[in-house]
Amino acid sequence: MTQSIIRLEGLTVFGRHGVLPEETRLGQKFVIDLVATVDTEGATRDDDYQQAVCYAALCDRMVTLTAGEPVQLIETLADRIARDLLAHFPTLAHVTVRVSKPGAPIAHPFGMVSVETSKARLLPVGFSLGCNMGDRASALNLAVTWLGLIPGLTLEAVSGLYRTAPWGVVEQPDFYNLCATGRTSLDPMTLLRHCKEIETRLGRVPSVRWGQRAMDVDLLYLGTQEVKNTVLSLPHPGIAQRAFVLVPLAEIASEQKISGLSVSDMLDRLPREANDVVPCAEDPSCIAEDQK
Ligand code: PH2
Ligand code: MG
Ligand code: MG
Repeated sequence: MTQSIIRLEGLTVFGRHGVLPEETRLGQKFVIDLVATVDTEGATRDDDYQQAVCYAALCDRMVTLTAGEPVQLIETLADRIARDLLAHFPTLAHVTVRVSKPGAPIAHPFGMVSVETSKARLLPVGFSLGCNMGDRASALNLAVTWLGLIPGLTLEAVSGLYRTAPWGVVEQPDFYNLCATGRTSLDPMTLLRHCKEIETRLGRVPSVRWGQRAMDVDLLYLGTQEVKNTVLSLPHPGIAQRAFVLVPLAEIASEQKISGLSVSDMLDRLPREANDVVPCAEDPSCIAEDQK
């Protein structure tokens, strides 16, 4: 992903915002500054205006809001502008809006008064968690708890627990798997760092690919973002082949599209083995097993 920053300074608009009745009646000058982080992958690749966020279009919306319906507080105006821009420009990831009021009713000489607000777009995010060592259910429980404590990430749904046949390297104990979904303002590499930290805290040590592990926390998707580097691929390239991901994910996010296909459609297309993924709720021996 390529991100760029659009910075706009000193957009000057006549408006009627303020607490005092004279401010609404007479109006005054407002000055807007904007810092907008934009996904410019397509725009820069193709040098294409249609895929870019036009800075003049950003100004048009900010002028309309500032010249429009009066509010009492410049905080409210800054908040409205930030929300409006994120809602209208899908490739905007983050905005900081500053509203200044050079003629504010302050009974002393002053240079400038302003309010600044920042807002990030929240993207849907999905995780797959699994392990096949130790007390698997308790480890997954802790991992989900810790995921839920990450600032900037709100978990919205956690699937049930499943006992799953080892996939990839079959000569190893059964895994327990689950999925979790939520919304986040965090970027992919920050999310990955948190996943790795949870794995390490739960005793994960370097091992062979697809081998036995104390905890695996995989990032499945982050909105429609595409990432490909040496440590992370998004969407996760293995989702469509893995029942141990698709079954728990379909339980909580069946309509979520990943690379254009919904989770439930992917699951329908996946050839299955008998008992490859069994809900622990239907198999009481599941939990008892690790606590013997
Ligand atoms: N994870 C793997 C490899 N194989 N098989 C199952 N059933 N569950 C997993 O979580 C799993 C796996 C690599 O991450
Ligand atoms: Mg994995
Ligand atoms: Mg992993």
